[in-house]
Amino acid sequence: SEHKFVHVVLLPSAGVGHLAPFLRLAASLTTHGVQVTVITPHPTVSLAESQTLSHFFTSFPKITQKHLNLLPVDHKQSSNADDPFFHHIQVIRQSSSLLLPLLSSLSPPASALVTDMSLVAAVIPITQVLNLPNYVFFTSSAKMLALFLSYHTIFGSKHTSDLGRSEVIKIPGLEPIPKSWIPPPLLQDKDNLFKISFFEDGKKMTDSSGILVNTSEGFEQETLRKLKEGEVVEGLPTVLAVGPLPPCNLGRCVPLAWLEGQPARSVVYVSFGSRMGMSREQIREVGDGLVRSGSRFIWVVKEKRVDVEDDEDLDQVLGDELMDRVRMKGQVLRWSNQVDILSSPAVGAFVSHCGWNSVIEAFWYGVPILAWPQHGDQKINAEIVERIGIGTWEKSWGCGGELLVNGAKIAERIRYVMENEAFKLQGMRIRDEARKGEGVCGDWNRGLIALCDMLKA
Ligand code: BUP
Repeated sequence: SEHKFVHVVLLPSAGVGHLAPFLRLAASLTTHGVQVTVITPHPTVSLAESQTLSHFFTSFPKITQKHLNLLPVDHKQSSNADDPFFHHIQVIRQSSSLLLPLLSSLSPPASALVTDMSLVAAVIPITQVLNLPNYVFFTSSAKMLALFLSYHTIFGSKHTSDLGRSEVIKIPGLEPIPKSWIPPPLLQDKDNLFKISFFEDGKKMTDSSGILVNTSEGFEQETLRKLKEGEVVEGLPTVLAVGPLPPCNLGRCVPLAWLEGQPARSVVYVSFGSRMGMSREQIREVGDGLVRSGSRFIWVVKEKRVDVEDDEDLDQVLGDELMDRVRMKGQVLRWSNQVDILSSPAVGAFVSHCGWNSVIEAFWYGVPILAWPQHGDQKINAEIVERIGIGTWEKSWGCGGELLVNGAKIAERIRYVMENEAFKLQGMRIRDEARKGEGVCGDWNRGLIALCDMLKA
């Protein structure tokens, strides 16, 4: 069976945070002799996604791209109108019937489909019609996966009020989690796609052929063990930790000769991800904090959810006075090549929202993190960062509005992380641990090998 031909089809959903790990999985699978097709929902929400896609398929000419041309669904009619990414996931779900002709027309025929966690309930029935093995790739942490899988058992009904005044959420088999770390949409009575997906897709996971997660035993041993031993949810298919997937460069080169000229570990990199904007007041405090910290820095500034809407001049966003101070010490960008930056020896710390891809990338390059989680899975991920000892999370910091964090506090925490020897040492240890799976044939990550064995069986 070693040489059996396998053709795996990947189907990501909306947002770079979901797309990037799928493309990395695609790249890793090809190095294992697997033929890969990526079905890309078309159009995409952000420019970041479309540019990443065109760069990727140019760099990996052996990987085939197929468009899933989405059905027109009126944005304003959508119950997710306030979040273009959720709206888009909804449209992909509603367009899933188009997958049937697409998948059956593939030549050579598909051996398996790997889909995003937000598409499970829509896609599994189609793979069942086609008798096609279906895997789910969970693009966040194993801890978050545990919440996703057990959400429907914890909440029982679609009404969350039953949780009463309890201050913690108990995922079976795991330590209780403070309620404030749970993504707020999951605690609301009002239906929203995030919650519906946790409910429907999370429940449907048991019908998949296997669950892949971009983490490793080294990062989340205990949670993975509980998942695999069926303590979180009974009757799960195989759970495979296929991470950390090497963060192959996703392109959109942003030239940064400036960075190469800086002393080792002297630069702070700051980014809050591709999904959410930050209020202008908070952005200005971050700028003030960076200048006060005394470090050099590269800072990705984002005010709107979707990059194409972020069209205002940065001088306008920061104000001339702050912009002048900022320019003396740092670089302000609208988008970075994050992997290039984190891989530079000049970078000494990462102020991060703790989107899981950012966390995995920081682990891969051993960069200490000042965690400032804002939404979604980010607090659960931030706790993993803190526990693993590569950074710190200031839990009192909120996400804008009345919980504005001032520049002086930000500067103090940046200095703390930049000067922390323990984070630096642990960073190097984690970097080595992360790369154990890399390298010469046969010495690859065990989860990925197990996946290839399953596919070839
Ligand atoms: Br912003 C930004 N450059 O300027 P996360 C992001 N990225 O390369 P998110 C850049 O996008 P969700 C930039 O390296 C990472 O691979 C970054 O994913 C890259 O957070 C990806 O970190 C962002 O998971 O998505 O975007 O908030 O929360 O949905 O995972």
